[in-house]
Amino acid sequence: MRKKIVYIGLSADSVHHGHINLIEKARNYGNVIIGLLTDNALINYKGLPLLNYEQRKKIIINLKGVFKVVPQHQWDYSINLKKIKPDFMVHGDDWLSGPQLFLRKRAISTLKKFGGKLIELPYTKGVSSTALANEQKKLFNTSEIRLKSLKRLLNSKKILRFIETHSPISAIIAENANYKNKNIYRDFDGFWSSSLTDATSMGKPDIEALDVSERLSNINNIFDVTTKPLIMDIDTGGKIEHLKLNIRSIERLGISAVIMEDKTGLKKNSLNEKTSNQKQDSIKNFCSKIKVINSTKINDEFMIIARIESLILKKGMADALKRAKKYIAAGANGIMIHSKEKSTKEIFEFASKFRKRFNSVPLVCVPSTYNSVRENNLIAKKFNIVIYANHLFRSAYPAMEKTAKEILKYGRSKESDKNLISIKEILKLIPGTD
Ligand code: SPV
Ligand code: MG
Repeated sequence: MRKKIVYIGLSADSVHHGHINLIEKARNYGNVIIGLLTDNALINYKGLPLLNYEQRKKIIINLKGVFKVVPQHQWDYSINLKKIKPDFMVHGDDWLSGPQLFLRKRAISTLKKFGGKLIELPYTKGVSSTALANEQKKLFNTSEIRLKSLKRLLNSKKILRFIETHSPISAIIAENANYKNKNIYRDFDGFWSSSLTDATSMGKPDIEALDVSERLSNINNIFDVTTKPLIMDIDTGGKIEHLKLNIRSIERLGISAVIMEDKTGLKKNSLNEKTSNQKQDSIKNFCSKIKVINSTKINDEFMIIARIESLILKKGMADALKRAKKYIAAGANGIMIHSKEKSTKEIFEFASKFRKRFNSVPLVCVPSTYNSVRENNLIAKKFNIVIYANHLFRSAYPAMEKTAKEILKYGRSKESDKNLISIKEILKLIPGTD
């Protein structure tokens, strides 16, 4: 007689005795098949696991009582259940409430179709794999793991959401912010180090006046207290001779990608209304810069993203597309197309034409002016990264200014209390303060 099959779906980013308890009990019912959640399946509700699928598989396959490991490509168990038709599915009873409830319902109705049974075992108390995995992520927060995580994310998610962080505290906010609603889970995939907000927070203009070591010192402080990948805005990249030196420091710190814009001379911010004082670099010179970065970088995963300013500078679509082609041929690992229009018309036209030729080169956009576009529309146009390039700074500034003015107006601070984080909360914010 065929031995019965028992299915367990696991993420197994941090294996603990609770998993062993589950497998030990499950094997009493038959051969245990583990549906191991892929990076893809995990990313949309837990974030990127510390260990990749193959690493996690190596651990799980060697656990006593595991008969086989198969990939579970979705958070939803029902797809594998339909395929494998196990006699039993075993799950901890922790999904009787909360965000997994709808998965439970789906699993039950799928099992019913072929006579499978759901066995719910008491969840092992006092241990949480999510909490353990989060702690581990902080411990294994090496430059290399962080640097490489951008490529892993690009391979696992339709669109990555990056947000500007100009200080460690803004990065902590960006690292921890999330939105949950039924089966929707959203968080930020990483940070954008913006030349505009870095310069503005130092009270300086966005004209490449901050030197790279100053920018990197800020990023180093951000990295001290966070784990997510960072994309750095390196403006024009500066002088070719300096670029080579800077890329070494940038990569060593664990930055995952640089975005370099094809302007030359005194660089001004692209969102300025007047652009007549801004000049685009020659294709030849910009390609040499791309090549210098490529010959300097050590990790394959370190990305150089070429930023095209043709639409900003009114050079036309054909110029933008031509440059994309040339920059990719010179070794760019991705393209950022910039626009300061209110509508998505030109950016979408670029994306459609670009995708006809380059199916898999990552495409980045920065919807600061065309901000009514939704991420789903960007996915439909096959953008891979969306950068909210200045929003944390822009939200902090008016809040600070309002409080400063209110204190002056009332001659005391009581009226501002409603806008403030309480003293109790600020003392709790950073562990170790109270
Ligand atoms: C920045 O954030 O500094 C950028 C994007 O370069 S933009 O401000 O739109 O030019
Ligand atoms: Mg910039």
